[in-house]
Amino acid sequence: MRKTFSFPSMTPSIQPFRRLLLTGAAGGLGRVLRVRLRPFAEVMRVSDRAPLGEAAAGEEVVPCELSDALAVRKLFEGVDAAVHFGGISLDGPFEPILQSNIVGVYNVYEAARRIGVKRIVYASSNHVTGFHRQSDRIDVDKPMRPDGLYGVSKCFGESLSRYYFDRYGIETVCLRIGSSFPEPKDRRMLSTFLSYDDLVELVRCALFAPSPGHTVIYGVSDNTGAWWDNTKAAHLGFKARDSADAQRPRVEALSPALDPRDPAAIYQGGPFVRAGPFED
Ligand code: NAI
Ligand code: 15L
Repeated sequence: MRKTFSFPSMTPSIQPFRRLLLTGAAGGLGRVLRVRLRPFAEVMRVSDRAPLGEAAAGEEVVPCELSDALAVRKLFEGVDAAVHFGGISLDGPFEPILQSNIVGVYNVYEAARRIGVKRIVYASSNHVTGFHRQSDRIDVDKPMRPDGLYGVSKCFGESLSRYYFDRYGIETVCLRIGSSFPEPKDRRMLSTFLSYDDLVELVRCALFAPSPGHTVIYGVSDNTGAWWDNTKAAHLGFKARDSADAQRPRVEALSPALDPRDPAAIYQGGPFVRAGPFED
């Protein structure tokens, strides 16, 4: 990272990173970040195993399978910082989750260690704590209670990044993202919604916070009735500007209330808690 940049600033007068890596750039959130993080780097290196199209000005397109250690090491060459959003994003059979989210995140941290990358923003998930009740308000010191193999893989990523900070000094901000879509799609998302603008601001704060060490933060907009308390990550300076509240009438009209005995209505992970079992 260049020393001359003074943060935080929404519109940096110089680009603070020489080369910023974005994994998962072909995905739903990756396509948003690919465009919106562009002002923060001289070169944005965008990567995925899915097609990424042509490189735009100031971009490098580097296809990469995250489970391939050598390919990931090459992917990290010349990189200052990484925004790691690549991986399986839903619950399902173990083998793909193992390869993408467990082997993949290990390859990412090993490459960062070897190359000397000092800051990673890691897309974790609210499903790390999906078996806490919707009636509880929790913070990051509450125990992990993953609601599936996908959630377990994100617990692994959080623990691995903690280890790489304590042992090797690689700073990570783990984003326990709620539900980040163009708009909330069901009643649960009235609590868990993270707007794209708030997502971009959260990633910006995670990239530029002076000394985050290893920080875990929930990625959630300013929704009334949100379940997550981010007080312990206040040093990142993230302040959500959006809220799902105005969407409540539309969402309630289109999605009927669940039976209150339905586990999806009891636990924070919603339908994830009753998904599976999955077989490879
Ligand atoms: P997505 O499924 O649309 O995108 C994930 C991307 O990762 C895909 O383009 C896929 O091709 C790529 N990928 C998967 N396995 C790979 C591998 N082995 N090698 C290379 N690329 C691989 O997911 P989305 O919604 O964009 O989420 C991005 C990240 O944020 C994911 O890590 C997800 O777990 C996390 N997240 C997203 C939430 C949301 O509300 N959208 C909520 C919580 C977490
Ligand atoms: C996630 O972790 C998923 O990646 C995303 O697709 C949503 O399902 C989200 O959680 C959610 O909890 O709504």
